[in-house]
Amino acid sequence: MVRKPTPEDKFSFGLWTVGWSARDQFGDATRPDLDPVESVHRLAELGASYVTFHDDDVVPFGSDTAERDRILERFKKALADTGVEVEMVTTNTFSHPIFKDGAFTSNDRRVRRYGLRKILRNVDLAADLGAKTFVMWGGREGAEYDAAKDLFAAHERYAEGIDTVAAYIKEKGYDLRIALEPKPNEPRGDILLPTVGHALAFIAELENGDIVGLNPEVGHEQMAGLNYTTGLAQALWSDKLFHIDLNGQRSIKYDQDLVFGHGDLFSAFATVDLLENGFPGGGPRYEGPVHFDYKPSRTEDVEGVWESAAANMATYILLKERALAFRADPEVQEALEASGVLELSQPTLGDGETVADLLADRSAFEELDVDAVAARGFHFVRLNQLALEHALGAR
Ligand code: ASC
Ligand code: MN
Ligand code: MN
Ligand code: MN
Repeated sequence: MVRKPTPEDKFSFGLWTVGWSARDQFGDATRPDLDPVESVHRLAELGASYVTFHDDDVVPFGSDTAERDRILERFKKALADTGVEVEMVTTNTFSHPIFKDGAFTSNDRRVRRYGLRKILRNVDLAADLGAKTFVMWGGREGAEYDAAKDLFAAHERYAEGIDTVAAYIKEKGYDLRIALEPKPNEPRGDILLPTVGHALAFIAELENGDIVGLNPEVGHEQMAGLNYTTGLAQALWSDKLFHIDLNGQRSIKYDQDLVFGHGDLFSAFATVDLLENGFPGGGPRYEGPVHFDYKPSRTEDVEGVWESAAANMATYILLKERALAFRADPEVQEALEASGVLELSQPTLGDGETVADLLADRSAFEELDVDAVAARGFHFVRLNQLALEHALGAR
């Protein structure tokens, strides 16, 4: 690793990432299962400050209470021994066959009630471990066939489920917020809340939406052909960017979960620029953990698992260095000025100006030399080339 993480980097990993044994649609596992306790130790050595997990990553599905308590005690010891903290917990409502038609939106009411119980039990664990975020990725909440789902009822049940969990968090007084994770498809043909935008609109309809925000994942937005940084920006603008899942994806195809930066690298540069530098004209910042949700490729052995975990962090730090240099360069500041980027923070109406004032302002319309204004060149290409040269370390 050319760059070593520090606690200020706030790096965080899902235990399911390094723990993936690489079983896929077409082939068997290529690696042994990892002991979560060992993963906590290895990630700590590599410089991660936090881990996150699905209930089933740590406590196998179906374990009885005594077994669950024993496993959790051993897990808590690993946390205490390493100083690694749990910042986020999430629930697996996608692996067991009971969830094949979803959890909150399964057509079978018994499944919906069971899913709700599984999640509420995990909320208690999240609070007990001091997690601040409770992620909900509804991977099976969807369908392959349009006739298979009453889509109005599905949104009603999804909202009922999230609102019930949020109400429970409030009732218990837990210092926990829910973060929904959009994804357009896979494993279902179509998944509900497919993008950041859909999820934001959904949250606005909830009773307890004040403690519900987003956990956008790089690859999931890119699978929909969308710009991840733009999604983060709108979530920030809405005060809803509660958490992030960083990884890599190369264009619209299956969910690749590559190492961060190993997909669209220049887009990753823009993401780190936003996370580390904020908006050029100021605005809300993301202050949470830098969480990686990737998968060590199936071709890797166990040693390669740890190499890939380190690669996420090293790449982030390299991009951070480059993004800081980009913004600090006087030539970039001048180029931002020339491109009007800083001008956009100025309100379109003047201080105290009314619509009537605008309508009366002949200089804004009747007398505006439209052709002269249209002739302005924005020089965005020059600005982008400066960004690219900084991203490549050429400046
Ligand atoms: C999650 C999450 C995902 C999925 C995936 C499971 O909790 O954030 O993207 O589960 O990683 O393989
Ligand atoms: Mn993914
Ligand atoms: Mn994810
Ligand atoms: Mn994922």
